[in-house]
This record gives sequence, C-alpha cells and structure tokens, in this order.
Amino acid sequence: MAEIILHQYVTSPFSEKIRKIFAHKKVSWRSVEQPAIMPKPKLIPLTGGYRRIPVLQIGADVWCDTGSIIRKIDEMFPEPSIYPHGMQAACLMINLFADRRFFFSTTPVIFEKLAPLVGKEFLDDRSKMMRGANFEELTLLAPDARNYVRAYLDNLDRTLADQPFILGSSFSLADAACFHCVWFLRVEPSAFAMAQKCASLMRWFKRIDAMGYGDVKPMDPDEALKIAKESTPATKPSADSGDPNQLKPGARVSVIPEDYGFDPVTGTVVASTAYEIAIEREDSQLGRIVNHFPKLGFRIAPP
Ligand SMILES: N[C@@H](CCC(=O)N[C@@H](CS)C(=O)NCC(=O)O)C(=O)O
Repeated sequence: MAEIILHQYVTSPFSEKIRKIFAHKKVSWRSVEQPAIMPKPKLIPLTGGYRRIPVLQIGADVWCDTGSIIRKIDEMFPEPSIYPHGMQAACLMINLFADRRFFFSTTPVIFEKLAPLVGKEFLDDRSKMMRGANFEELTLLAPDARNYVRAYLDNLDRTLADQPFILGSSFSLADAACFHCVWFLRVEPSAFAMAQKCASLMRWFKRIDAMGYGDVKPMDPDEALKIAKESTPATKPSADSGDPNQLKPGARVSVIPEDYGFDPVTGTVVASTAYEIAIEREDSQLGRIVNHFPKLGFRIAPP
C-alpha cells in the first residue's frame, strides 16, 4: 500500500486533530514537517496553491483541509470507528463548531499575550492570509472571546463529569475536534489556566493527550515530492448525479477556501460527491496531481 503522508508542523492544532485520529485508528504514517508561514516551496507543487496545514498525500493524490482528510482516513481505516452508533451527524456538527467557533475563540485569548512574542514575520503572514485583517487587533476581541471559551469549556466539563468522552464511552471525532482547541490553549499558560479550572475536562484532556500519535516516522519533503512525481493519481472519474449545480467531470474550476488563505487551486473536475470535489492539475514539477477538497467551507467556481 502507498504510504500515508501528512504534511504538517508540530505546533499546528488542526494537525493535532488528525494525529489523534491516527492514534485512535493505530495508523502507520509518515510526517513531513512544513513551514508555519509562507513561502512553502515543497508544499505548493502538491496543492496547486493551497497553503494551509495539514495536507494528506497518498502517491499523487492530495487531500486539503481536515474535512476531506478525515473522510479519506475513515474510508481507509473504518475500524475502530470515530462515529459512535447513530452519532455521525452529531460528530460532523461538533467538528464544524470546533473548527469555526471554538478554535477561533481561542486565538484572541492566546494571541493577546503571545502576539508580541511570535515575531513580525508570523503576524504579517497571518494578516495577509486573512486578507488584511490586522492579526495584532485580535487583542481587542480577547474579552468576548474569553467569555466564549469559558462557556465552551464549562459545557464540555459538565458533559465529561458523567462519561469519559464527549459522546459517551468511546473516543469519536467530537473528541478529536474539541481536543485540538484545548490543546492549542496550552501554548499560553494564562489561556490554559481557564481549562485547568475544569477537573473533568482535564481528566479527558490527559487521557487523549496520552493516546500518542499512532506509528509515525519522519519523511524528508523531497522524498514526498519524488513519490508524487513517480505516482499516478488513483482517483477514478465519477459524476455526481445529484449535484444541484450540475457540475460535470471535465469542467474547469477554481476551488478557494471561503474563510482565509484565499489561494485558488485550478483544475479539471475528476470526481464529485455531496461532500467532496476532486480536481486534476498538471504540475510543472510533478506531472498529474489530483487535489481533493471538502465542499463544506470552499467556493467552487469557473476560473
Ligand atoms: N479548515 C482548515 C483549517 C486549517 C488551518 O487553519 N490550519 C492552520 C494551521 S493549524 C494554518 O494553515 N495556518 C496557516 C499556515 O500554517 O500556513 C482545516 O480544517 O484543515
């Protein structure tokens, strides 16, 4: 079987979500360390422009955004499940809540203290990625964000008082999704202190922290590029008969995140479902690459 390669960096919270799913499913994977700011010359040939982390690579197929990465991992390794019986919809909704609301409430709380320490290069990079938003102004959002984070933590703490995991007795996507937000708070002691006030939440946090990361070995970024170059995309063409926009294989489209990191990836539709779009590109270094994106959270339009 082709190797499972995750392009990531150690301090990336969204990568932490995927690392915990690898741990739960006991996946053997390779880790390629990518830079936390642009430029990313050993990532962009694989993604066609998409800069965010993490990115999953198997041969010449590349999954962008944790939405499509989780779907692919779960398809390859369905057991043990990340969806307790009857809870698939709840997991998807909690995952969206964690990515969009919980995570973005943690950033002002953390960066209020951390912004002066992370350096101008990082702040400029993130301001550009958020289309001019002044990352340093996150400080102004901190008081309200602290209220949100406190309520989210308290709500989880109450749930976890009676059960080991958010949806009951087993680890699920809901745990991976909320864990990465609490894990991110740990980079700043006064932010993490908010979580440390919650005893049941902390027991859950320690339990998941101790799960590790599955069987992981590092890989050099050049080796990952070589694998892509020597591989052929494995995605078979398939049309989505229920597509409300009648998008057909063969159409040229650009795919762009709707929230930040607005770098379009342009290619030809190969496959599409209710959840995902796969587009093929010809990369000047690597040849044919298929990029997979979730439909939720992305704009798909003619280039
Ligand atoms: N919706 C995306 C969010 C990914 C994301 O925001 N990742 C952060 C790192 S944890 C990022 O890419 N930051 C900018 C960068 O690393 O260049 C996902 O689920 O993958």
